[in-house]
Amino acid sequence: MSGDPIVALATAPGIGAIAVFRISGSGSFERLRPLFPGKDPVHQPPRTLILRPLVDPSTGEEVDRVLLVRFPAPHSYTGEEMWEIHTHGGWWLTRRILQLLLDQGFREARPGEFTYRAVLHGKMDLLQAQAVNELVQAGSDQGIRLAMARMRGETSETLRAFRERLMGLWMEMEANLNFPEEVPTLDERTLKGRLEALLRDLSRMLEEGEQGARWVQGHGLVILGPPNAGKSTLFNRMIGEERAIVTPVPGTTRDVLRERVIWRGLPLTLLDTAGIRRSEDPVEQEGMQRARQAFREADVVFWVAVPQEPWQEAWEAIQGWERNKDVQWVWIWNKADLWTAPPPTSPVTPVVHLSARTGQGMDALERVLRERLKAGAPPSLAWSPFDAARLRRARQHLLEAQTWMTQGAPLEVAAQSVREAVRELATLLDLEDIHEALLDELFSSFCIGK
Ligand SMILES: Nc1nc2c(ncn2[C@@H]2O[C@H](COP(=O)(O)OP(=O)(O)OP(=O)(O)O)[C@@H](O)[C@H]2O)c(=O)[nH]1
Ligand SMILES: [Mg+2]
Repeated sequence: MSGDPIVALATAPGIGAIAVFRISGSGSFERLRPLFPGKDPVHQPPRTLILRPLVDPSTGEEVDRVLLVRFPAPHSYTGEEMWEIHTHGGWWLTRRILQLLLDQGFREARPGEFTYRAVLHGKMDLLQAQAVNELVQAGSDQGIRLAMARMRGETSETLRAFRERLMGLWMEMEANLNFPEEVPTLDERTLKGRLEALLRDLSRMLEEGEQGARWVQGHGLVILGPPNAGKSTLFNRMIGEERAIVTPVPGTTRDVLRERVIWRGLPLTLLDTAGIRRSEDPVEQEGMQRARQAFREADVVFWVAVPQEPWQEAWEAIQGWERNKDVQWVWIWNKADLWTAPPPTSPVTPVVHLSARTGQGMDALERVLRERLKAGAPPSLAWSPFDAARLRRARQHLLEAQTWMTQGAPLEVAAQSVREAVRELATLLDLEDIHEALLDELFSSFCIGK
């Protein structure tokens, strides 16, 4: 079941020392043959770089001198017959070579199509396939580590072991239903106890992986506070450039500014927001509306205020705002370089004394942030939104099963819910349980050539 022959430029487009084209599918070598006259490429040793002239078959002109590699099926990334052509990295040259390949009957690959085929041929499961994408998107060491663990199949193993236990429970329930005389009937209490333990483990796994996902995508850190407190000054200092406008005029920032940064080794998505106060100005009101939206994304909030200036009204205003339930607060008393007296008590802790202007207190801020993020040991699992959605649905089914059992419904109803949960997990691990629409959704976020 080999796919039609596809080609893609696997390296980033533009000018570079070399460019790599990737080819996969049955009948590839027949299509390559006209570009490589002389020794038939199919006879070259596998997985070995061979220097060869690449010619335009319509003119016989040598277009480039390239390195050609052959990966015979099934020992290739996709499991199909594959080739790589390493050309010089000219922007026009690569277009010309791509065109020559298309003229030979190759089709340009869709985003993620090579990895898609690897999944189809059982080279990897969906968890590993996503790791390929995460690895190239990773913006931190932790992100790389988590993606690699997934790629090696460690996450799949964890999930597979869990699914086996779930299957065990389901089979026990079915046996009870179908052959009640033959199997020693498990009493309801035992079944319930096992279901409860599975639910607990699934929740823990889900939580750990969602925590891990923040290490891949960056922790959402939102800077909030009254106007003129120095929020944008802090934002600029943390991203290392004068991105946000800073002025002594209260109400300077109106839009939400968003930057992905690695700040002192911590992957963050940093958001600067409009200062919060009562205002009749529609532009400022819109700014605060946006701050409110940003607040919902916060894993951590830096609340920036100045001891001698009013902050109570702003603080009260945000109390009714919708938030992530686990949001962590850090209270920052800013402009420490101007203080003449120690600051008052703050409504939340921990507190950091800072001068965003001079940088005094930034080390303390880092310490507090690390402690808030429990940054000592990043989790060993990271779910993508795709995985997390499936795991959450599986949990929902198990909760249903639990409810049925508690209400004393017939065992087969609960067994059905457990079966549904097993099916949700299967999507991530087994090919036969994946349907095409799901694959399309997942792979559309990949880049071409992967
Ligand atoms: N002395 C001193 N001035 C500061 C400090 N941080 C910020 N400022 C000054 O305070 C003023 C306001 O700073 P911004 O960073 O624009 O404050 P903001 O909270 O973003 O203000 P809005 O966007 O209007 O809500 C500017 O003049 C800054 O230079 C600080 O630590 N010490
Ligand atoms: Mg500002």
